[in-house]
Amino acid sequence: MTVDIHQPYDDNNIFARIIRGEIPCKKVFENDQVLAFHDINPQAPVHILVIPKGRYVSWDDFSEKASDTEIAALTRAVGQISRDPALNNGYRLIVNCGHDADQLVPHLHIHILSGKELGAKLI
Ligand code: DGP
Repeated sequence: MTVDIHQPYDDNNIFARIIRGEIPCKKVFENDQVLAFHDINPQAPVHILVIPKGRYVSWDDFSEKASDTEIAALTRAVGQISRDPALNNGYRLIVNCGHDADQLVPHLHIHILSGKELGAKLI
C-alpha cells in the first residue's frame, strides 16, 4: 500500500524496526541521527537507503518538523556516503513522497543509486 503524506507515523513500520535493531540490515553508515543500509531489492549495483532516525513519514513531514541539526545530518550523511570511490562515476538520489510517487515504506528514505549508467531520467 502506498503512503499517505499526512498519515501519522507508524512505530512498527519496517524501517523503524530496522533502527531499533529488531530486523537486520546491511549497514553502510550510522551516527546519532542517521542510518544507511543496502536496499533489499537493489535496482542498481549500488542501491543504498539513507534514513533519519527520527520519526518522519515523508519528505513533507521531515522538511516541516525536523530540526536544522537533523536536516544537516541527513544531508551530510548522503554526501559522505556518496563520496565513496565506488560512486565516483556518478549517482542518482531519489525520494519518493506519498501516493503519486509510489512511496511504500512510511519512514522517509533517500535512495542512492549508482554503479552503472542509470538510464533515462524522469525529468
Ligand atoms: P519506496 O518505494 O521509495 O518506499 O522504497 C522502499 C524501498 O525499501 C524499496 O526499494 C525496498 C526497500 N525495502 C523494503 N523493505 C526492506 C527491508 O526490510 N530491508 C531493506 N534493506 N530494504 C527494504
